[in-house]
Amino acid sequence: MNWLLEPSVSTFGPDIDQLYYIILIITGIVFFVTEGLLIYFLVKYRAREGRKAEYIHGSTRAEVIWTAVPFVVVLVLALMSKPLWDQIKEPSLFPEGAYEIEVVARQFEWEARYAGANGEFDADDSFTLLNRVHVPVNQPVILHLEAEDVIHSFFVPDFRVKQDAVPGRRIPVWFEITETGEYELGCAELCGIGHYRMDGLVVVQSEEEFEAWKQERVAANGGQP
Ligand SMILES: [Cu+2]
Repeated sequence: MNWLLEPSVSTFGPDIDQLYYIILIITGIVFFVTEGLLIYFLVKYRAREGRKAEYIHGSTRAEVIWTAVPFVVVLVLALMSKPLWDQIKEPSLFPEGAYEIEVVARQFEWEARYAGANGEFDADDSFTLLNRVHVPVNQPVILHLEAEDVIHSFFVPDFRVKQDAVPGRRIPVWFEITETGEYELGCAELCGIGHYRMDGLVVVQSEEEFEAWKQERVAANGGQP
């Protein structure tokens, strides 16, 4: 079922979409039933010649039911989401051996920082990129998100990844992408006058392509692609 959302390309994307559709179906049913009843009663009890308004107190039983049912539904949804949330957001559960990149958000651009061979981000062979993040396919990747000025939000819809970048914090985000290609990256937090142009691309490459690209960048001593 993907007539609403573009198919996801991350390992946890299908699980997120499944939850999304379950919630959409439940809220959709509730929406049509309540709006339908509203219209039905509006017509049924419309003002008519000779009909008088009547005082009723209400029904305790009905109130208990329409409070308890949503409570149980929301509770079940929360319990269903919890393991997925932990898998995606809990740093202690992140996959081992991930490739790590620093991503710094500032008004109004994204800077990706790649570590040198020694794993340090300030090594001679480390380099940075503007508004582009290259990552390898089929391999877990951790981005360390930082912000230099205000709150931004790293959002790649095709990955089903969205995370705020907050000044003073270094927030890890992980994903594993299953298809090579170029995916749109946007800032999902209104961050100032240039917010609309704070976009970029995430380029997902095969491992060989990614390694070759890195060598190229190191040889060019950073710079833009
Ligand atoms: Cu922004």
